[in-house]
Amino acid sequence: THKFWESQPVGQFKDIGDSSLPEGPIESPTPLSEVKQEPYNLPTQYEWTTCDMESEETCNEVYNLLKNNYVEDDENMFRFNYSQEFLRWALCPPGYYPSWHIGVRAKASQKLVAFITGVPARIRVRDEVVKMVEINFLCVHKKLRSKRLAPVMIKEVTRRVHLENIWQAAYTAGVVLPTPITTCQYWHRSLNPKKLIDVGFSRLGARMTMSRTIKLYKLPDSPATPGFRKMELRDVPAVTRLLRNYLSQFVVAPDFDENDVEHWLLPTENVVDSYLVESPETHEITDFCSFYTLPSSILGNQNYLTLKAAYSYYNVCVKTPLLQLMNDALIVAKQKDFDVFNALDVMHNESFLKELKFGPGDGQLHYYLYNYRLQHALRPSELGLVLL
Ligand code: NHW
Ligand code: EN5
Repeated sequence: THKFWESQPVGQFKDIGDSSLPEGPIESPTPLSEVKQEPYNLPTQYEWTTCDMESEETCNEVYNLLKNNYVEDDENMFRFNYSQEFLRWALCPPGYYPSWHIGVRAKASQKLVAFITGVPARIRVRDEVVKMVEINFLCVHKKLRSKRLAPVMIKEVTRRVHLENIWQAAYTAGVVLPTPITTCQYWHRSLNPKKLIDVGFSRLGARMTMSRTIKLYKLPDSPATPGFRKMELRDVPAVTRLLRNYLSQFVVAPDFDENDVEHWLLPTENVVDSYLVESPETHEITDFCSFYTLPSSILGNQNYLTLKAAYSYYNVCVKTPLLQLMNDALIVAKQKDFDVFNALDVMHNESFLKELKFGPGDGQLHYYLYNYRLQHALRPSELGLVLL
């Protein structure tokens, strides 16, 4: 049933529960001289291209491929619409490899028809920090689906990652593959309930009117926590300490240093927002929250083209209750005109979802590791990793 995935070094369904298999890498690294030097073969009409995301023109081609062909919900009502600034941020972190931004073009027209990317990351699994690649933005044009192009693209990115002496990967997907390290639930907090209902993202609850629904989701005009402010460059050392300490409790989490925090968490307009609490007395940084901006196209609605969604990213609290911190995050997201605030049930998120009026979505997100076996699947609350 999974001809391709059964051939790969990933946990297999048949091995679930087999306690004779050890935790850790499935295959050992091979000498770099034994890594295939030439790209994998594509069907003859197509050719590989490396997509320079710093080039405005190439970035725009990638943007359009994804805008028209990337992930949709199960009823094809919404499609992710990652912005160009977001793609540049997601794909050009410290130490990134341009050769891991892989496109496929039709030879005749030079049209970009498929894409897959990797970015380097240090990911800790229990007490071991492993150099990995995070794979994302796998996309095949709608007209070229089910031709087994995806396995060739996955093999090609794997080859290019191996050439850099990296042998493990982390990725997420909405589909079940062999085999998830955990399965997370999406939760949604309405900020603009009227629009969400009008576009079919949510429904009017039983015995609810529109005006009662609007009242239910109303939020204060400004955050409640004294010392709550936007993160700045000078906060990078303190935020790094706070975040490293917090993430150390999860079984799988990124190993962020100051450069990573500057890239992934310093606010970037329309891409990532980060707030922190600076104690008015001691000026210590005690709490932190962040979310990224990922709009979705609304497919076939007369009145609205896009849904503006914020996605919970990394949140840490030492002093402020998480419930209060996240309520402040909802308030600033509402002020910034987001329609909905989304979160997964990872880390300690379960503790605020219901109380802050998030409801479970119809989508799940499965997390995977490549060439790294875990003895048992994790609970979502044991996971400290958010991929974009
Ligand atoms: S998940 C988002 C993936 N993208 C989309 O859903 C966009 C819309 N869909 C498409 O573009 C985030 C196509 O349907 C895609 C499949 C391209 C998804 N992951 O070409 P065929 C990511 O980007 C398997 C992995 O005929 P297609 C993470 C499928 O199970 N595998 O299908 C990406 C089957 O294999 P099987 C997936 O529909 C992680 C084979 O592909 C998959 O035309 C990548 C069929 O291929 C998915 N999302 O194209 C893995 N969807 O064994 C990274 C389907 O079952 C691994 N398949 O026969 C690590 C690599 C690096 C290692 C480094 C050491
Ligand atoms: C990883 N980088 O299914 C990318 N989204 O619930 C790949 N549903 O938005 C991962 N179907 O439940 C892809 N509204 C996996 C996600 C793919 C996209 C997806 C789901 C997540 C989603 C919405 C809209 C459903 C439209 C019909 C949904 C209900 C909201 C409601 C608000 C009020 C309180 C109850 C819930």
